[in-house]
Order: sequence, then C-alpha cells, then structure tokens
Amino acid sequence: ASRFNPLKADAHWQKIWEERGSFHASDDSAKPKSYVLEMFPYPSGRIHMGHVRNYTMGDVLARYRRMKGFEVLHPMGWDAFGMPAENAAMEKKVHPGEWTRSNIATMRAQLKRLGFALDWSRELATCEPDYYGHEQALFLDLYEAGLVYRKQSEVNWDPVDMTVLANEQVIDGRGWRSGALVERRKLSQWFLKITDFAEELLDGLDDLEQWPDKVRLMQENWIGKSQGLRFRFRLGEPVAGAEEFEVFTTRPDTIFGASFAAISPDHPIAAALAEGNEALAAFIKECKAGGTTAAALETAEKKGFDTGATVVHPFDPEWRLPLYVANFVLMDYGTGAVFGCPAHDQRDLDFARKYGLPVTRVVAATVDEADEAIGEEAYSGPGLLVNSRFLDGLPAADGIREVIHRAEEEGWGEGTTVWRLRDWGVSRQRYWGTPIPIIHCEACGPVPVPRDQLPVVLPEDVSFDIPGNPLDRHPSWAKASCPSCGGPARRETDTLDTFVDSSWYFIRFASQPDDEPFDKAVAESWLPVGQYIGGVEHAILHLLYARFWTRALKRIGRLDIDEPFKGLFTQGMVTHETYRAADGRWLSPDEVEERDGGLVETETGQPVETGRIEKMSKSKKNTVDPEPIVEQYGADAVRWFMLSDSPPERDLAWSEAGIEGAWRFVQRLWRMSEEGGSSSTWLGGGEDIALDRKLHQTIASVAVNIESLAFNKAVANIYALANAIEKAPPSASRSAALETLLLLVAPMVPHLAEEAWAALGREGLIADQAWPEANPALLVEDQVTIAVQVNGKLRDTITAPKGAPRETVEEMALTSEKIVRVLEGKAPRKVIVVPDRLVNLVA
Ligand code: ANZ
Ligand code: ZN
Repeated sequence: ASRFNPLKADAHWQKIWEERGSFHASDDSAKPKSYVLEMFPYPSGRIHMGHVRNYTMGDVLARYRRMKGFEVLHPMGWDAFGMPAENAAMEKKVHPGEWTRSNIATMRAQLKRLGFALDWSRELATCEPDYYGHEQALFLDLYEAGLVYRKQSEVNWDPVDMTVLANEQVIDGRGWRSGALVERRKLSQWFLKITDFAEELLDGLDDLEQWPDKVRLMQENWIGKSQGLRFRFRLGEPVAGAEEFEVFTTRPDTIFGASFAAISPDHPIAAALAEGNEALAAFIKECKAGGTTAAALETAEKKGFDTGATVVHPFDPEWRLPLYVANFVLMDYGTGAVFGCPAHDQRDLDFARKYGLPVTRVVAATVDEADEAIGEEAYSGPGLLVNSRFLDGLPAADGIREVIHRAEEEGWGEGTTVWRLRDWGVSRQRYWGTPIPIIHCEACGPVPVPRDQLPVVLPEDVSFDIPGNPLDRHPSWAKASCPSCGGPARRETDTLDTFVDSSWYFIRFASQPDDEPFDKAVAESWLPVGQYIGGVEHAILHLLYARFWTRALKRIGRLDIDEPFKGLFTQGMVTHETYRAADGRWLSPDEVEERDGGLVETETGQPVETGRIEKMSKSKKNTVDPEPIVEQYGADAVRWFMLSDSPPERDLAWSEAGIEGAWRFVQRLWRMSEEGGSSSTWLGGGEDIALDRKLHQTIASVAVNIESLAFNKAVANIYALANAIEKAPPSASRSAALETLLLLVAPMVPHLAEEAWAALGREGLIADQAWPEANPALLVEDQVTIAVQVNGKLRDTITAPKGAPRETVEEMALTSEKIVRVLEGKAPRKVIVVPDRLVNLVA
C-alpha cells in the first residue's frame, strides 16, 4: 500500500479547482441558491488556529451544500481598515496600506493552502476605494433619507492616542490600547439613527429561529426596552426658578421604599446648585473627569454629594427626601435623575450604607416577612408589596401598574417606554478608515460630496510621526471648494467606524457591479445569508449594526430584505496548554520538550510548569501557528482535527496527539480506498445487508449532522462506518460502502477524497458529485427474532433485519450450529419460512 502524500496532492487539487473555477458562484444558475459565510478576517498578519477552525466549518457546509445540488456562494474578503495598521505605521514606519496589503497577501496564500472552496473572484478588501467608495454612496443615501445627523456629543477621549474611543474601547475607565485615563470631551460627530429601528430590531429577533438563544438575548438586552414611569419630583425649595424635575424609574412599585433622590452631575439643577457651592462644583468636576460609559461607571466607586436640597414624595406632601448629585446617574439615560430605593437596588443600597440613609423593605416573599431586615444584598426578586400604604399586599407587578395609573390620574407622571440603545456614533479621528463624504462650507454648513466625485480617496502621503489624525494635518487633502456655493471649504477629516465596513460587506459579496454598491435583484437572489459563522465576540455590535444597515437599506428602497443572517452559529475557541518557566516567564509550545517523563525548557533544561488550558493568545505564548502544521500534516489532517474533537460551539484544545490521530485517519482512509478499488458495482450492495444498513444510516446521519453543524458527530459517524467496512468480508456491499465513504468525507478532507476518487478511475471531480441518497428502506434499524423449529419443535432463534428476504433467513437457519447438529448434517426435506417470525424445517 502506498502512502497519501498531502504535499503533492493538496497543491495538485487546489490548482485543478482553481483552473476549473469549481467554486465560482453563478448569479444566474437555475439551481436553488445557498449562501454560506464566515465572518471575514481582519488582516492582522497571519492566519491563526481560530481562523482555521472557523473557515473549516463553513467550508464543510459549503461543499456539502454544493453536493446537495445548491448553487453555493462562499466568498472571502478582508475587514481591512482599523487601528492596528496605524499602530504598525507608528511603530514600524510602514504605511498602513502597505502593511495591510502585505498581510492580506500572506493570509490569502495561507487560506488557499487549506483548500477552502471559496469563490475568490469575489474577494474584496474594505480598504480599497472600489469598496469604500460604494460605502460612501450608501452613507449619502442614508444622509438624504434623514438617517444620518451631526451633533455635539461628549466622547471618551484618549489623551495619549489622541482619539475618541468607542464605549467598548474603554476598559475600567482607561483606553484599551494606551491604558491612559480617559477624559470627556465635546466634539461634533456623525450619528446613524439606529434608534429609529429599535422596535424593529427587537421584534425581528423573534423570527431569528436559527440563531443561538444567548445571542438573541444579548441583543435584546443591548436594545434594552423597558417600561417605566416618568414623574416629577417637586423641589422642597425652588432652585434657580425650577420648581420640579423629572425622574425615570422602571420600579414605580417601590416608591414607598424611596430614601433619596439623585441627579446626574450634568443635570442643569446640579449646575444651578453648584453656583455658590464650591464643594459641589468641585465634586461635579471630579465626576466629569471619569469615563462616560455605563461600564466605566458601573465599576467606579459610587459617590454622591448631599446638596442640602430636598424633594417631596409624590404620595405624601409631608415626606421629604434628600437630594444628592451622584456619579452613577447618567445624563443621557432616562431623565438624568432617579429616586433611590436601597432595599431593592444594589447600587442604591451601597449608596445608602455609605451615606447613612434609611433602608426600608417594600417587597417581600410573603406578607409575614415585611419586617425582615435587608443585609448586604438588595432584594430584586418578585414578591408582594409591604410597608407601602395602599399598595400593601399587591404583587409587585400589579403595583407598577397601579402607581402608573395613579400618577397619570393625578397628573404628576406618565407611563413610558425607554430604550437603552443609543444612536450609533460613526466618526473616528483616524486615517485608516473610509473618509466621510462631506464637505464643510463656512456659508452652507455640511454639504454632501457630489456623487460624481466619489470615491473620496484617502491620500497616500501621510506621516505618523506624531499621534493624532494625519488627515487633519495633511497640507492639501482637506482643501476643497463647496459643491453648493463654490466657496472655500474643507473636507470632513473624520473617517467611518470600521463597523460600518462590516455592516454591508455580505451584500457586496452577493453582487459587485462597478457603478453601484450592489444590484438589488442579484443581491436579493442570494440574501439572506443562509448560514453565518463566527465568534461570539461579535454577538452584539457587529450583528446589530449589520441588521440595522439591512433594515435601513430596506427603508430607503435599496434592498428588500429584513434580516441579513438567517442562520447564525458562534463557534468555540481553540485553546492550548500554557507553559511557564521557573522564573514565571511564559513559554511557547516549541520552547519546551519532554525529558525523562517531565517537561523542561529546551534551552535551559529547567523544569516547566504546565498551566491551564486557555484560549490561544500571544500574551500567554500558547499559540500554535497553523502554517508549519499544514506543511507537516497536510490540509486534510488539520481540517479533520478541527472538526473532530469537540462540539463546534465548545472550545477545542489543540494537541499534538489530536493532529497525529487525524493524520493517521487520513492515511487509513487512503489505504481503505486503495484496497476497495476493484469494485465496479457502484452503489450496488445487496450482499451484506448489515453493512448496507450501516452505510445508508451513515449517509443519513452525516447529512443531518452537517446540516446542523454538529461536525464532531458527523466525524464519529464516519469513524463508525470505517470500522464496519474494515470488519466486513469482501462483497459488493463492501466495495459500494468504500466508495460512498469517500463521498461522505469529501467535504471534510477534500484533497484525499479527490485523490482517491481519481485513483479509483471515477469520472470527474468528487467535489462535483451528488451527495449519495440514503435508501429509506435501509434506515429502519429494527431487528427481529425468528424462531427456528425442526419438526415443529423450537431448536434455536436467530436475529435478522426486519423484512430480510426469505433466502437470507433460510440460509441463516440452516447454517446455525445448533440446527446443523439437530439435523445431523443432513439437508431438510422441506423448509417453511414465515417472514419475520418463523422458520420450520421438516427433517
Ligand atoms: C427606582 C428603582 C427602584 C429602580 C428599584 C430600580 C430598582 P433599566 O432597567 O436599566 O432601564 N435609572 C434611571 N435613570 C437612570 C440614569 N439616568 N442613570 C442611572 N440610573 C438610572 O434601569 C432603570 C432603573 O435605573 C431605574 O429604576 C432607575 O432606578 C435607574 F428597586 O428607579 B430605578
Ligand atoms: Zn457653500
């Protein structure tokens, strides 16, 4: 037997697929269409194992669907704008474009080396004008439709990177890259009106049945629809003419547990009270120095300032609550003011303990527990209202309705719906992004760049010697004349958030004419994406933005699709053991080796401590570069291992043993296919019913498992079939099973499958074959027990597949050892077979 040589075979078949355009998706195919997409990579430098796993999964599905008769669109491209390219420019003095394009070249070659069934003719990179120019056109479409606006807004300012940070780039109040304490600043920013779509985006989640529940829930929470009450607190004494201010609460039922009121440091009343109160003014200033994000505020210590002012309880004119300015009250949420109920809100409880405010329980599991003290933890669960006057005894949910009702009746408040979702600020003070196609004229204000002047192309000659935005300080780029009045004007120097680029790339993959972003009819023929696969880290923002963008395009009549991604799958990570030297240094897997049964650092011979299995990351040095592994074992073994060990939604621990095992299985498949090569009875079968059954059950279950992305189960099905084939004696069934096995593994180990297919002398590419049909008659597993009688006396029982033919059962009975003995080796005079029940032999 020869060995399968992946180094030769991989390149050979990849070339053939490419020459034949095997994986080009045809827009006008008569076949049903299927769009399989994995989240496109950021060209950071090299492919990592996470990419390999992600793209292998998508590839198996894409290849399978082709075999099932679909016209499959399976494209690849590059999410190519973003900060790392600029950081590289600053650190390595290489132009962001050059850095990005050379990374793309490397990574493209690495992906090709894995033999993915991709339509490379549709490759795109978001950093090229032939992509972002169309994005600019879409931006202007939305602008004209009133879905884009500009406003002064407070941003997170990173004083070291000299840039605005998105909320998620602020970690514990510090810039995610620089680590500098984030400040607040006001800037004019462009916003997309995603809040206009809040209701649709929320309701649409109900229809996304093929999305993981956890992702739908994350989106739901992010959109954050809540019912509540806005009501007015009367001030004990007017403040600068104001007699009252509004608060927002989602728990009006807890109104009798209120022990203080609090307003944001940015609240106008806070500003009024601070006049002539230096301590308060200083407190407000201190609050403003922190980050603006909810997350930053959540982790920051809760602090307040007792203003000395009071408010009147809405249900009791005699009841006064102290008024605080508190750092945890956000100005741009609700009304920027709250009442605090320490017993039932943890933040309020921490606050109350700190400032010695009363804690009154107003919700309890039973009325008997009304006086049970609140300890360290606020109670936010359900229950009955207590210590609440006219609300006593009501379930909390009814209490909400009752208080809203009374407030509306008495005229001091109204029930409302409030959304957590904010409009999407898309301005970035960065070079390496899509230029915002706007020109600022002193006379006319912001004016859209005329369509015939698109794309607005980034200048090449920029310097990164000092931080900040190179577009801003470029000597000529920003100079323009106003499209409207012809007067002197200046280009917008902000670029778009890179999330905009990834909000519509899947549409451009589906259709990419030169003169417009996409052709409506062609795009609609492919969309929505049937199966989208990617990391759960994109569960909120990327998916929400893409959903928004799709709905916005629908609203302006450009694309008649509601949801961009019909099926979503979030795969687990690739993990690896971590290693540490005695002095605490992290060591990479190739810096350690086994000696005398223990791990040592190769260079020093010192013992190594094996740490936890963790996500592969540069910081822990536990990454394994796929490229040398592919060179050593071939693409198929790597692909097989990526699919085999863990359920795809779980983490996969990379191991030497795992890849070795995959390699052995690939070789085993090769040996089996070589010995099975003599059969000409293609899918004939019929000689070995048990094996036929096993085969057809495997055809069916592999299909089901690939369709539901349970790749590890499909792999297990294939192992079981391979074992059954190896145990079976030669027969037409066995030959047929061997060939079919190749079809079943073709989506997973496509190079080996092609090579074996060709070695068998079969016509055409295996990639172009139809998926085998499972014979339903062979899928019924049922075995029956059949009594064997000799002259009417029970002598033995045999088990046979239900519905087995007469001759098969007769043969089984006559070859039974017991029967042979009873008949003393003679043939019976007569054989009566009652199918599935009985064989009677007359001696
Ligand atoms: C009284 C109360 C009692 C509250 C209780 C909660 C529990 P979600 O559900 O996230 O919308 N809140 C309102 N506006 C705020 C602001 N600008 N900054 C900080 N917190 C604010 O949260 C709504 C709740 O968050 C509101 O209900 C309010 O506190 C607080 F047992 O009012 B609650
Ligand atoms: Zn003008």
